[in-house]
Amino acid sequence: MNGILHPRVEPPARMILDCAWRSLLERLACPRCRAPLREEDGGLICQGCERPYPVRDGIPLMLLDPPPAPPPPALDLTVLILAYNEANNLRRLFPVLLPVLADLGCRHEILVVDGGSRDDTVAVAESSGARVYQQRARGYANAFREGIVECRGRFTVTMDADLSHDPGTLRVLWRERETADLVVGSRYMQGSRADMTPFRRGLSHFMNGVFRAVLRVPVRDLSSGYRLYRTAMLRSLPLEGRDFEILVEALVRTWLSGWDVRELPIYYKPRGAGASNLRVVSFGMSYGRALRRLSRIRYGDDWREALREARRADGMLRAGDFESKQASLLVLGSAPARFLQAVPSAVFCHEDVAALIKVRRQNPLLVVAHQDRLPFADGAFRSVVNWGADSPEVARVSARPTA
Ligand SMILES: Nc1nc2c(ncn2[C@@H]2O[C@H](COP(=O)(O)OP(=O)(O)OP(=O)(O)O)[C@@H](O)[C@H]2O)c(=O)[nH]1
Ligand SMILES: [Mg+2]
Repeated sequence: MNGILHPRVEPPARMILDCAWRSLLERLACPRCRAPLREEDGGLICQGCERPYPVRDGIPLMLLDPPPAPPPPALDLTVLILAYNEANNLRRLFPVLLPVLADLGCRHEILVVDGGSRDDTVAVAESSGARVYQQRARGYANAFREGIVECRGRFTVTMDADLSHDPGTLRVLWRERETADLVVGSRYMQGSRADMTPFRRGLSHFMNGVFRAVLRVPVRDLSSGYRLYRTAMLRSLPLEGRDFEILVEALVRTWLSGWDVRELPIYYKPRGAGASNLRVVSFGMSYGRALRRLSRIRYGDDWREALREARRADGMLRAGDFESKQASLLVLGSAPARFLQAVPSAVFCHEDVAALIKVRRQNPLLVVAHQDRLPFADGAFRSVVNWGADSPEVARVSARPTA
């Protein structure tokens, strides 16, 4: 699994004290076969059925099922191209792209999302056999959101229309499609090449540097538009972005939800014909706002404080807290914040990672799981406080009757 980024970069031990983590690990069990788990590459693996469970910032994600998938895809691959006044570039792109797609030997479609182009974008796309979708709401983010819904392939490759993305690289992305849920064509890793003006390069490096420092997602190129997604996964992301930053949001949400993200080097070229849609001032402002929004997604509402805490994580709690009686308490479901504050070393389990992120500062022992498939050993907890739905699982993991 060389190249899967998250486990090595964000080991859980960095976010919570070792003994807190051990105290949690001792109680965890595979929700499928109940066997104990072992740590490997910063994630967890079931010692019985070998099923892997990802860990994000010290939160094991123990959901068994992926989010509900849309109707079975009719095709293997959708190449999703957003285009605004790109006729001249599409004329040169399709003759290279079509033979590459034919070579892949899979059932595919090219979907062009047109942003109301005033040139021949639509005619060129249609004459090359692409399906054209006219976006309803304006802007890049809406084109992206609307386009995703239209994709019929099991995998979706996004690429720009302006010849910046070499269609030949599609072969590599396709070959690696099963190695991660999102494969990012990266401009900034060993083996990459990015031909940009010094200004664009500086801007892109600065933006990526700031976003990486704040969001702490282990990916070097956060804003690349050349990517391969598992379409069902992509559709499950609740994307809110308003501009180009929707690409960063898609990546952050993918990683935070426990999906695998991987980077592969690409050769990025300057756009072919036509004017850039980039406006530096509005770009900067939009990314400033986006950074605040993304920080909220990443760290919860109180994100400034949470970020400071994340940086001094080792000082968060006293080791003794986890030797005490409280460590043997399990809290399930949507417990009120005041209750959780009172039991900082209880294990708190919820099926929505966002509910856990909100309380992460005071409750570091967090697990994402469904209440009817609890990932704990029988009798693992001295007591259980249940704020969620009834489930026989609750009694199973408790050594005592439910509180
Ligand atoms: N459908 C649609 N496509 C858009 C919109 N804005 C940009 N695009 C397309 O999105 C892709 C990326 O946009 P670019 O303008 O190349 O952005 P960039 O690569 O950051 O900047 P330059 O290459 O310098 O222009 C291109 O294929 C554009 O045609 C839009 O509002 N709607
Ligand atoms: Mg471009």
